[in-house]
Amino acid sequence: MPYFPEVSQIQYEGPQSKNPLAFRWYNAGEIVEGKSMRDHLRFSVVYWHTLRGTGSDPFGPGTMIRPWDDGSNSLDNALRRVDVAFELIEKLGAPYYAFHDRDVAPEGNSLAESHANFERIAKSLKEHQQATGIKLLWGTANMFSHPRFMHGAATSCNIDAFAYAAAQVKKCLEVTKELGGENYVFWGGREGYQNLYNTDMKRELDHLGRFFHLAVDYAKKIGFTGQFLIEPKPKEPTKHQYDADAAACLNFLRAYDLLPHFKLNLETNHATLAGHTMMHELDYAGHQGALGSIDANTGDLLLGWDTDQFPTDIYLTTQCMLMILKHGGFTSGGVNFDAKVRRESFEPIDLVHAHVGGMDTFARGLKIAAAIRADGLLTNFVKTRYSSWDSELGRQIETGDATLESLERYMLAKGEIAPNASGRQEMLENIFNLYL
Ligand code: XUL
Ligand code: CO
Repeated sequence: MPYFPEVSQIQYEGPQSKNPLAFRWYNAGEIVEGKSMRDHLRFSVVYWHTLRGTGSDPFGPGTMIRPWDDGSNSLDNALRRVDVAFELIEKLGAPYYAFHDRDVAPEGNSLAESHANFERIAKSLKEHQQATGIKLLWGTANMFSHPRFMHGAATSCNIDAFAYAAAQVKKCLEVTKELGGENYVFWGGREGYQNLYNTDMKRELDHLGRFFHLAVDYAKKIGFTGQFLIEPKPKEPTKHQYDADAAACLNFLRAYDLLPHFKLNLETNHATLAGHTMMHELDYAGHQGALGSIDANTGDLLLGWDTDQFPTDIYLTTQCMLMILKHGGFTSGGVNFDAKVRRESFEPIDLVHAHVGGMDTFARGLKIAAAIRADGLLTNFVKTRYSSWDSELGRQIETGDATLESLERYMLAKGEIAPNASGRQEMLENIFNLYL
């Protein structure tokens, strides 16, 4: 019996279609810049919001009607949810999904029971993957919801919390490997602090570095070859999270000798919470060779927290795709909808509308970005803007051959700098609009 009876396989119908349950832009097999849209975008559905979101907020309980969910913590309920998940993902035509250990399987009364529950559900996930061809983009361990992690996990003042988290990551790595997961994510929800009066920051960061090394070592031991990713976020739930933004993460990874093992999973609403655009975060990670994957969503300009809305803004998705294409596209990563429907959108069909819209908005952004790149107006402008560096002097400075003395000699001879050229921001913003 289908859980979304009113939905059949979502089809591409083209830009003229008014059918809300069809794609206007996402045409999986269509080739853009030499690669299919399916392979460029690598869409992924998240288990936590989509299968486990209830619509609760700090002011009231859940609102979502989910006829398949009996509200219990039972394995039967969790197994039924796997059927629901795969029906939805298959109807959407998304090739991937992602989960936390505790989204898919109930937490038991002991670590041993939680491990057993997780293994039981993983067996069903594997069967469903084999039956549908849907693949696991990434797994991650939830080390932030349970009260035992109130002070953090790897950065807790309580050594047992560190050990518990280590045990959870060990199991989650095993399951992610078993399911062919292409990445493994760490999002440090409580790896930060509320107040420095009670915090040994140096010791916490040292422990976080150790923790990641333990994971890297164990992955090597069991032959897990997926890409490790850190997901930056500056705050919420803590006042300050150590993985605040791309630059902070990369500095941490470099300081603790972890750079060869990690890339970043960048999330739009996390970028904006950090006071950056998503374009900035993508470019920063990209030029360091660390653009791994994205959590696709959007915040709300008028709200200062992580609202995790589905992306519907073509400016945003075009900017994302411009940066992703600039840095060579995804290898192990994808466009993972870490997004949730609003509390008022309480019916199962709202999940379908949300994903169809998000996928279409990204597909359209991909096509617009490819058109902008094909004409080359923006890249040519940037190239010309920096052309004074394409000189013998530029070569000397960029390769380290110049010295303060040589530059002083050059400037004494020249007297004044060559005239500046306009940044032409307004013209470039207008050019961008030509392609929308
Ligand atoms: C929280 C968030 C997480 C991570 C996975 O803001 O984005 O759901 O994506 O732990
Ligand atoms: Co996320």
